[in-house]
Amino acid sequence: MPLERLSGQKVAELTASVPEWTLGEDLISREFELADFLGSMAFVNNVAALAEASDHHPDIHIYYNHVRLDLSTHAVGGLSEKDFALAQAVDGLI
Ligand code: H2B
Repeated sequence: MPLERLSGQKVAELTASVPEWTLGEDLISREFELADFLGSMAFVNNVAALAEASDHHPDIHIYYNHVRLDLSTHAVGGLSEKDFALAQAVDGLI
């Protein structure tokens, strides 16, 4: 199935399925608290492996022991199924 930008209603449904994530302007975000900076780095390396496996890459913000991931699909200029699939996969790391 080709990648498509999701409708507002579909975005609302899928956002409800990843309750730790916050819906923003054409993106979903989640902030994680790790033990320390090295914990953040280990976590983002695991996220990187998931991102490479799915060819879908979050924006990653690292602030010492906090990591914020922003997910959107550049190719469609908004949110696609891939963002929610990756959000669920990332949730599985925690
Ligand atoms: N990641 C995200 N977040 N959005 C994209 O549109 C995207 C991506 N496209 N990772 C992929 C890679 C594309 O650039 C490559 C060529 O498949």
